[in-house]
Amino acid sequence: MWDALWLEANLATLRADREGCGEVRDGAIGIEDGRIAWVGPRSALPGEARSLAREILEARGAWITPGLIDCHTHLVYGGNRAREFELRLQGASYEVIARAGGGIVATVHATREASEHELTAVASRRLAQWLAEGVTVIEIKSGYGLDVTTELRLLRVARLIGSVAPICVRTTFLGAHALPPEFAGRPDAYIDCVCDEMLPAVAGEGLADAVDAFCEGIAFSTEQTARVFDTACKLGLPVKLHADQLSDLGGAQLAARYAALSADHREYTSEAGVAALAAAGTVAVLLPGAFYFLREMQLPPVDALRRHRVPIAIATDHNPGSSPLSSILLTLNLACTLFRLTPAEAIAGVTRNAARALGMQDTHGTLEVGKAADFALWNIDAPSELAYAMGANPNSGTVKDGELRNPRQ
Ligand code: DI6
Ligand code: FE
Repeated sequence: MWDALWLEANLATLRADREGCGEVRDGAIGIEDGRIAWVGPRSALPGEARSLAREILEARGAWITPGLIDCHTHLVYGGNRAREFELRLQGASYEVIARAGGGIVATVHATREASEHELTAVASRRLAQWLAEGVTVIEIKSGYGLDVTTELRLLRVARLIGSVAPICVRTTFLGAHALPPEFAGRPDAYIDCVCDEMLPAVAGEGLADAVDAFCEGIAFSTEQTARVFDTACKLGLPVKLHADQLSDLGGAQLAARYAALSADHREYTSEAGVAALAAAGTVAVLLPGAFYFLREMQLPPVDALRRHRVPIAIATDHNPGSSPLSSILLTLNLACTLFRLTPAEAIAGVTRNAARALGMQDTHGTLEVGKAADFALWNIDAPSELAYAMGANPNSGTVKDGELRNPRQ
């Protein structure tokens, strides 16, 4: 006997072996021990509903998707950069502001001054929007501390949020995000600190699920990034990479060499870089919020990614400087409008492929037997409406590990 059985639902299963969103009309989902025990058309249920489950729940015609997954955020930080936004509107570029000591470093100052309690309070407040939009897994990176104490604090806050809010938090250590002011002119010495002090401390406390780096002209070189990745590999942590956002330094090839879970941004990735990602099974995470907010012109190579069958994920990249975007649903629209993804590709990008970008493809991201009973209910007539609407939130409930989290109606 299952714990619960959802009926009167239309399912977007997102199964990889189905077309589009893997739709099933008039479907049913059986839940046992927080996992999906049965999923399919109601007509194929192996018996009369009441004989199958202790509790019957009616979705009343709602669409059900897997719980949404935001696989790239920098949710925990102090302050904001509204003033920098004004400067950029007056013509200053993101790179010029960063080189002048603004940018990421400005947020580092504000973050170092914030206590663990303050950081937890602001991040929890931000998180409410992800919860309201059916997100059940969120990745949170460090990277605004850039010293041992503050990087550990950011990861602890991220873990704490995951332990109290009804959402699964995956943490990523991004010590190699920017050069902190005390290491000005000494990037290699800072990378020594990341490898010799920060990473062992982070791994020792079990605070990170993955390691990321920012490989870019305004951040770290491929050699410096490789040193961070070598250390991560020795500590048994998988890697992810921010690269090819503003220039092509061969970041995709580097990510592929380390069998990275994901390579994120990708605007300047070459065809050879795309082929390397395909061979390594690395997910390309596209971040349309940063593209939009920085008014970039270089589009990511979506056709090449399709041709080479690289799984495409999309994410908010929520951060105070390049993507102050808190809506995964608006991200779907931006990915379609700006990058020409189809709505089905965009939805796969925040479910099946986002799970893969976090190494969670065996347990999350699709509606399939054995996976976590994480799903979102939507008051819509077709899945494409999730990507079509701008600023609407048709979520009518979210189920996390089998439990209804926030019935909205
Ligand atoms: N890439 C980005 O777009 C953000 N970090 C990164 O590595 C920018 C973060 C910021 O400007 O604060
Ligand atoms: Fe980012």
